[in-house]
Amino acid sequence: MKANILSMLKESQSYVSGQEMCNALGVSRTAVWKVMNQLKEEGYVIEAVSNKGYSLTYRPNTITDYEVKSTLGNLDLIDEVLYYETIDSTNIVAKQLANAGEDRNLLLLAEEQTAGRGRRGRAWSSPKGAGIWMSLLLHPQIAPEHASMITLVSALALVKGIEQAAGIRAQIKWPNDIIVNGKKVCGILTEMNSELDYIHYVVLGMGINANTKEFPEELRSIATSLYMEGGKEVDRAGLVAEVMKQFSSYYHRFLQTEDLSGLREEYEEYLVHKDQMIRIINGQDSMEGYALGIGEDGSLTVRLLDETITQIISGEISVRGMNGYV
Ligand code: BTX
Repeated sequence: MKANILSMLKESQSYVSGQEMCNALGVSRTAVWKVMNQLKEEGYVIEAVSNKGYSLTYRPNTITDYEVKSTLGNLDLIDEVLYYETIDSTNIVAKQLANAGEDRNLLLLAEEQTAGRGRRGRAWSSPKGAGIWMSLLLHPQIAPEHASMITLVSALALVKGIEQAAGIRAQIKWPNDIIVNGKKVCGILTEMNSELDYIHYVVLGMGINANTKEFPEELRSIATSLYMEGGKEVDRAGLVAEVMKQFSSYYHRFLQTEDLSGLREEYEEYLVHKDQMIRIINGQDSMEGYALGIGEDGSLTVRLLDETITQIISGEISVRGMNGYV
């Protein structure tokens, strides 16, 4: 009900009468009044004028479930939005819910993660209040070997969402980083539970440094935020909603073919290393080549120095530009 009331307030150009809300939602005046008071306590500024009704004049920059739902509206892809003020990791909780039988698609959001995770057990810094730490629990009916492409689908949704909502042009460092000006603004961690030929679920974790003002010393040279790059605070719920809308549309296209044939061209426009020399690091070995683009299977196409063309499969290697991280 909170999300519905917020939606009505946001959509209205002027005042919404209490009676209008009661009728639309089938609840009592007292119920509406209680929600108004809760919202005010949470930092929303709502003007109440007798005979006119309520008007929303300020909303805090939060990513609560009702704030996100009221911004997102109805999106077929997501059945429910869950919010946690503090949590170990949205990926961990999404997996726990799925293992306990959750078969809906969920969006989990956290204000703070105490054990945010990157790939291969690395840590993801997820402090309170400034970032967007979220996971999508999905149940795609596709071949398990195609699931890693969901990371690339989400990378495209993230750069598009960031462009639309924050006006910042980000790029994709294949396969799972989003960068601005050579530094990481966002990371993606996709996990899967499957049998050989059947996916139980996929958890798509996305961490966006939205309004982060400062990073710990060890991350300063590689991390940045949308605030640092754009010079102004980003509306976090607006960004979540935009990324989800973009993801829903690209994901739908991906599911039709189970490959990236419909997305490749757009993806390559954002690929940071396209037409550049890169170093491909695989354990102790490293080789150099020229990044040509991506394959329909999500691999990176590289022309090596001896002119042979090779497909690099995501997850096995680390790609660097010739000078450091990017
Ligand atoms: P990754 O393994 O590619 O990147 C992890 C590395 O990135 C770290 O070792 C560190 O060097 C650097 N790093 C750590 N924190 C940050 C940060 N906030 N900004 C920039 N660089 C950082 C990337 O893994 C995948 C990250 C996914 C995070 C989301 S948040 C929601 C969900 N829940 C969860 O626990 N993880 C995902």
